[in-house]
This record gives sequence, structure tokens and C-alpha cells, in this order.
Amino acid sequence: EHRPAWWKEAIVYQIYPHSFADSTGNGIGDIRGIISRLSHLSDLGVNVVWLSPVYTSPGKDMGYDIADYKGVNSLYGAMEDFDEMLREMHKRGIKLMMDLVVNHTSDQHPWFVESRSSRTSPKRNWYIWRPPRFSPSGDRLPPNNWLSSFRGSSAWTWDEQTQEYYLRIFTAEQPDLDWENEEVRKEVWGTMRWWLDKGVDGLRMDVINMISKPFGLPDAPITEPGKHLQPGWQMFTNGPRVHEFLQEMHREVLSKYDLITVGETPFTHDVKTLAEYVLPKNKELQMVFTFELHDIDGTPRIPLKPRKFHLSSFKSIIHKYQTAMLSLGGWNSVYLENHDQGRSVSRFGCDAQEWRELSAKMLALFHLTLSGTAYVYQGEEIGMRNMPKQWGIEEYTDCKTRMYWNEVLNHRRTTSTPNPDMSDILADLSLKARDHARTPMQWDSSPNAGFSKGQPWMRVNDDWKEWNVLEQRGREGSVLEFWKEMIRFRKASPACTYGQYDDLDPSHPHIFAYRKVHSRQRLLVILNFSSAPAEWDVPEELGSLQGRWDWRMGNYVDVACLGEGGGRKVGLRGWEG
Ligand code: TEU
Repeated sequence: EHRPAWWKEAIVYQIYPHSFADSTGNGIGDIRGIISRLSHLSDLGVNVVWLSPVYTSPGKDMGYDIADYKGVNSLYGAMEDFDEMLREMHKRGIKLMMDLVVNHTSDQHPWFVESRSSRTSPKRNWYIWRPPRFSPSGDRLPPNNWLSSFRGSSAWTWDEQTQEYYLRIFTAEQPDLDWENEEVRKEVWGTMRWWLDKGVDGLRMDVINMISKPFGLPDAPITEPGKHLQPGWQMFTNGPRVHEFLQEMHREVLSKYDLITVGETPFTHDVKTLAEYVLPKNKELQMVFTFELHDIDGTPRIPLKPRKFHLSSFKSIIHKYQTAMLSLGGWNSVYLENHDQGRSVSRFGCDAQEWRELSAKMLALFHLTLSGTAYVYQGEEIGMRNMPKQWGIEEYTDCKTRMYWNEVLNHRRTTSTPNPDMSDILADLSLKARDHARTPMQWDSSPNAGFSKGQPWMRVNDDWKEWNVLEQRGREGSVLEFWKEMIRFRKASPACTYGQYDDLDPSHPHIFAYRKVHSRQRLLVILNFSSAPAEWDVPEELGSLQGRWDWRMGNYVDVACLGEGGGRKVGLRGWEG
């Protein structure tokens, strides 16, 4: 059944403001920079921009630590610039989706400053304060054993002045709000209405599955024997009141506007649990950002430690969401990149010179034929890749990277030598660090890739002279031109966004082949996830491909071979789709 909704068919483009475009020459992207690059987005064919946080923030976690929900970070501009950006987007038919970060605030937020001022402060219970525990030998211990989500330390920080701990799942500068407190929720609803009344069209909700904490804040089960601190995510995700809170949010705010909404739901791989957030009857969100695909090349308890995976597991994850989420009555978001993930061409394609362009295009073909709302991250549309492996730790600036690095460094220092070899950790980071997504956007071959007239806050990837927007614009065969074509194709082919998904060969080690069916439209997608040529036997049920299927889109400039063996075999070149 075809139920058109603008937010289902939208192509959403994520902008990470620090690294997108700098208009002032201070090396940091800003709002006027975004305005100056809007034609790139119109050309690409995007309908919605998701803007990572631009609120007032000390920037301990790149703006995901907010000190004033109604202010614009002066690094990025003023509220007038924001208003102009919104008008300019709307003029071009582009909607704006803001990042709502309300699981926690910055420790510089006036609410927290007030809250930590004394145990009797009227805002004390806006955050989660608890007295210490003591070990048998009398050492002070945090209220429970939860490890920060970024690892490296406890999820609790001791406050000398008031002699209590506060909970902060991320960094010490990101105290968690206490959502049990109705005043907190009312304040959040007010903030949301304030932005929506300005004309903002949607919200991406940061770690929304963490807002409800379990009653009594119990210890996490021991999964790392011998350690005091344990990964706490089973405890602080999908808590007892999360759906009640989101339904209240819907009633109080979301239901009154025509919006696009997506909740970020880390650490959750159970489709039924995820569907609860998005089933229309629950009246909560439209979709969530699921993590299973993004956890596939990481170690469950140590997310920045890479792990090899097989194409068959990749396919089974895609299958799971493409089928189960929809049959439960939910809706998907489809994304291969964001500001927290390595570049998709480096993780799922092949970023070696020879295959980079082809595999980036193949990933676009894959991405844009999946059911759900499609999200593209800045730079993905030109095949930007991870930072070079030779770069040292000094090029990595992200707090999560630093916490992981320091955890290992300190451990090695205390257990072996004062100057431990860290090259294995650097190798880990060269795949999974969040920094890879945060290098400056590559606009042209001028100095600093046209991102800034000054020294960029993060080093520009070494390949900028060859890999940039200007070089690819209008060039036949480029990643950018292919993205544009694929976006047009998706918009004209409802089977991409809505089609029923069938994996035609779940176990083939290199070929990923699936069918998408929507009313009378049938799409057959055949992808080779390897550099070696591969042959695919067309399943009986499809019959011969010859004469029955038209060739529509391919990532090679010339047409693929559908005709072998009387149309019963398909030969694919390296990374062909
Ligand atoms: O990320 C949520 C989160 O849990 C991250 O640790 C994520 O799992 C990880 O980075 C993937 O490598 C959100 C934001 O997207 C992130 O940028 C923030 O740092 C975090 O919340 C805290 O606000």
C-alpha cells in the first residue's frame, strides 16, 4: 500500500557545521558558510538538511554539550544568520531539521551551574545526584559500576563542593538531565516549541533511548570480569519510562506541527524494541537511527576496536530491518555515514585509488535502493575517505577517541612500560574513529580544499586536490554525478523507498542481490562487494533476465552484462552494481 508522506520520500543531507564551510577564515565552519553552499544541496536534489548542533556550547563534545538551548554558538554566527539560513533553505524548497540534545546538557548550562551550587538548590533534582558508596576498606566509590558510554572512566563524576556524584553517561562535561522531573520535561517541550515556531521543520533526537534511567540505578551485570567498572548500556538504554516520555512529547509538541522526526537509538539491535519508538499507533517518532549495521565492524564492548565481518552478516542485518521493521508496521531510516562513523567507502567499499570511485558509486546504488528515509552525510556524495593511516594521534581531536586512547595508554603504563607501543591502537583508530567524518569538506583544489581561507581546525585529508566537489561536478562517471542520478532515480521509482525487499542470495560471499517490489514496479539490484570479478546464477524464480528486465542504473560507465548463459548468469566486474 502506497502512503506517500514527504518525510518518507525525503533525501536528508547532514551538515556538520564545524567542518562544512568557513566564511570568516578562522578555520571553523559557520552558518554563513552553509548559506554560501546551498546551491550544492539543490543541485544534489536533497529536500531536508539535518544540521548537527549550532547552539551555544563550550564544545567539549563538538556542540553535543549545550549551554543555551535558545542561543547560537558565536563561532557559527548570530541568530540573524540562523534566521537567514532558514529563509534561504526554505526559498530553495529545503526543510531544516535541528539536532535536539536533551539527554544531557553542558556542565556550563545555567541549570547545571545552579544545580551543583548546593544540595538544596531548587534545580538540584534537575540532574541525577547521588551520595557515594564505600568499599570495605573505606574507599569512596561511585553510586554504581557504570562505565561511561565513551569508556575510559566511570559514568559518575564526584563533586567536591557538595560531596555527591552526578551521572554523566558521556563526558564529565555532559551531565544527564533527570527526566523523572516534570519541570525538566516541561522546559524541553518549551524549547522545542520555540524552535518549531521559528519555522524549523524537524528534529533529530540525540540518544533518545537513554532519557529514562532504571529505577534505583542498579549496577550493570559483570561482562568484564575483574574490573570495577562495567559497560552500562544495557542499564541506561530503553528505560522503563522512555515511551511514556516520548508519548508526552508527542502530545505536547510533535502532534501540533508537520515535522520529520528521527530518534537516535544506540546499543539496540532488537527490532521489536526499536519498532516501539516508531509504530504510528504509539504516537512517538517517525523513525530511528539503528546501529546494528554500524556496530558490525566494531567490538561490542569496545566500539573503536575494529573487527572483520562477512558479507553474509552484513546482508542479514539489511534483511532484518528491510523486512521486520516494515512488517511490524514501522519505518526505517537508511544511512551509511554520519558524524560519528568512519567513511563508508573505507568501511564497506574499497578506498584504494583503483576502486574508490567505483565502490563509492556502488554504495550509493545500494543505499538509495533501500526502503526508508535516506540520509546522506556531507562528503559521502563525493566519496570522501578516512584519514590516511600514517597520520599520528595528534590529528585526532575527538573526545571519544581521546578517552579510548588514554584508557589504553594508562593501562599499559601501569602494567608494563612508561612508554608503551601504541601503534596497534592507532591502527584501530584509522578505521573506526569518529574523526574520519569530521575532516573539512572538500570543495575544490584550492588551499584548504576551499573549506576555509585560514588554517582549518582539523587537517584536510591529503587527497583534496583530486577529490573535491568542483572536480566532480559535471564530470561523467564521478561519484557526485552518480549520486545526483541515483537521487533522481529514487525519486522516480517508488520501489526504492517503499518496495518490499527480498534477499535473493543470502549466502553468496561476494554478491549481494535483492529484489524490491512495489505495486507493478520491480527492481533487481545486483552488487559485487569485492574487487574480483564475480558471477551470479540467476535464481529459478526469476527465469531468464534477457528480455524480461531492462537495464536502468549502473556504476560503470558501460552497461553490465546481463546476457550470459541465456540470461541465467550475471557477470559483474570488481565493485560493480
Ligand atoms: O552519539 C551517541 C553515541 O552513543 C555515540 O557514542 C555513538 O554510539 C558513537 O559515537 C558511534 O561511534 C550521540 C552523538 O551523535 C554524538 O556525536 C555525541 O557525542 C553523543 O550522542 C553524546 O551527545
